[in-house]
Amino acid sequence: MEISKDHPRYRSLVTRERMSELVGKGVVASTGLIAHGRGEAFDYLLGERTVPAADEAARAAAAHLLEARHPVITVNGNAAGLCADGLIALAREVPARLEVNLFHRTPERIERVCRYLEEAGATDLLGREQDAWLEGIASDRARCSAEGIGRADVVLIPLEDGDRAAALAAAGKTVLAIDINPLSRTAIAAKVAVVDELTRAVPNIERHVRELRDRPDERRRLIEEFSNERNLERMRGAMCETLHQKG
Ligand code: PTJ
Repeated sequence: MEISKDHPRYRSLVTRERMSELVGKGVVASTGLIAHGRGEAFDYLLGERTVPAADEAARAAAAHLLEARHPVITVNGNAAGLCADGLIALAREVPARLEVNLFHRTPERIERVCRYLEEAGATDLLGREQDAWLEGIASDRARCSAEGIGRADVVLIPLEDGDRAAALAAAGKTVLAIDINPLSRTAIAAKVAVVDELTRAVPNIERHVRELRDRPDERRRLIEEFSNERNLERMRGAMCETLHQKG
């Protein structure tokens, strides 16, 4: 479909088209479009911008990534479709391993998402071999890579489902989430939830990683002082404010 650059929602329309094409290619799950629509709706409530509390969460997440011994960034179909380049750049900057880990899991889709990321420049990807299990999940979704999520101490999970976020936390991992829904079980289960749109949050975290690389004292202070509960409350407040302003 031809989309005019003058359209006020040009970026959103182009993204929708791309996500829809990626459903056709088996990268994005068909229900991924529903998840994307929900994400767009929450982004309206943020005024489609990064608010200060979200930026503070992004900085705390960056501090955790730099302090980690084995940091892993998980990638699903939506995250790959929306932000492959950004996630690859962030993984290089930390450095962290990238692991493809899907909700709607089939060997074909795992391969397609892996290939999509490799075409975007990812190397050393994990996820094709899923030789470990997360406790507390009864389905196939418990599977993960022993070398990746299995041994990770810190896991960044963009757009994850609540059960797996809770299982990762129960396994003793520090869970950093990117989820624009501050009410989601994932955001609540996380140690740090960055309540922001994925394509803004990822480069933002990368910038904080660069800034904090040589500041270990500041990193530890950020980690100590961050309260996910308080930050989520501020994020809900920011959304309410937008609703009042527009009302
Ligand atoms: O590729 P798969 O098979 O692993 O499936 C991926 C999806 C996203 C379909 C799957 O993990 C899923 O169903 O997720 P949920 O439970 O719908 O959760 C996705 C969360 O991400 C929701 O809370 C959305 O509000 C949020 N979200 C959606 N789009 C964005 C977002 N958060 C930040 N940025 C977005 N662009």
